[in-house]
Amino acid sequence: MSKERTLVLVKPDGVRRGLVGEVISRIETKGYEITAMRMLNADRSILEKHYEEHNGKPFFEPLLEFMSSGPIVAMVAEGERVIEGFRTMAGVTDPTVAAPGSIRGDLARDQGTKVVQNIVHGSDSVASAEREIKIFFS
Ligand code: IDP
Ligand code: MG
Repeated sequence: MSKERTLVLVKPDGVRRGLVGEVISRIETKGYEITAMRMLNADRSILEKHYEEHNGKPFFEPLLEFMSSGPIVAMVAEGERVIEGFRTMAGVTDPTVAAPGSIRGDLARDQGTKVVQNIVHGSDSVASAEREIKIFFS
């Protein structure tokens, strides 16, 4: 069975720009099922856990600052190969080169900030997805 769950976050730039509905719509139109959702102001401790793999990198502090700069929307999406599927829908990390048609390619661009603002987060593996879902939905 290849049915999976992934954690999707609409980051503060996406919420500020009113793109929550657009992201939800793309996930649902693709055919994945959203099985949990909440809006929150993420504090430092939750973000440190979520982004622990990036601790120590030059963009870590700007990333935490950006991610706590406004509300975010966390959701769980389910479906066969949804982890890979949502990463494809999101596009690559850098919105300047993310493919047109992807969320980052269509909706984001370089804002000249220390951290890349790119609308969404999506888990990158089964292990990350299970770990990250526990952080936001425990
Ligand atoms: P991903 O979100 O595409 O999985 P990651 O490498 O996990 O990318 O990085 C997490 C987030 O940190 C990115 O989405 C982006 O917001 C930011 N980021 C990643 N790499 C850089 C960088 O080299 N400079 C600035 N910000 C970065
Ligand atoms: Mg990542």
